[in-house]
Amino acid sequence: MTDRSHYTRRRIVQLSSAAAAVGLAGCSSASTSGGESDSESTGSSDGEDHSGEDDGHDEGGDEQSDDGGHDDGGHDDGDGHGGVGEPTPTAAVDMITTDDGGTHFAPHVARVETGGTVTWTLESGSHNAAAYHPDNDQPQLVPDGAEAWDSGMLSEHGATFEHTFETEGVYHYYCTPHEGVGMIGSVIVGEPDAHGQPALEEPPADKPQAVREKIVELNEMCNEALGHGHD
Ligand SMILES: [Cu+2]
Repeated sequence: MTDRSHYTRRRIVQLSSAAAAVGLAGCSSASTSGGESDSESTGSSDGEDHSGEDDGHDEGGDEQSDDGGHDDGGHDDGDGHGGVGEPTPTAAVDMITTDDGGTHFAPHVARVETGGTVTWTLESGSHNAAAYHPDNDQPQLVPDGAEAWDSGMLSEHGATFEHTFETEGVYHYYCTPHEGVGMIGSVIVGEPDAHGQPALEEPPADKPQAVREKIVELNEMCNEALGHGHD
């Protein structure tokens, strides 16, 4: 038990240090932190061993190799982690349950132009795609003024849902039954400034650890796509 709680606590330390690093990496947004970017260790507090934790990118690497674990044959899961690319008029996202029960959106980060449309297609399992939006009883992880969406549950192979994005910015969304196991994805619309995107802030404190970790991972991918977050 002691070991276990130590483990949990250590994950929390890692997560907040990763989040802090993401926040610090070139992003002196609005307030604070600007002056302290050289002393990241202040952010990670209380003397646990965080050698190698202070850059936050190691974390991302970990999560990604985890994901590689449920690569299913026919599907090019590599897309899920590849470069996000430039905005295009349309983008396609598959909703997948793998043979070993893993679930995900592929690619994890889709990108369209402002006014562009994303189409979700059910490949396997039963899933939905819903915005982190107050209208869905969720914290706001979409741009200010953006519309909410919820596809409703799709359970027939090949079923699709589309949403047109009129507001530029970064959006996170989730699958209701699988959010807790990290079935969360992102849509980047247009060429937003990473500063001031609610989605890219530290993940909501009241979300379970697995959800927070996934959001941190997505934020790194989004920041990278926006040329923001790596030196
Ligand atoms: Cu799902």
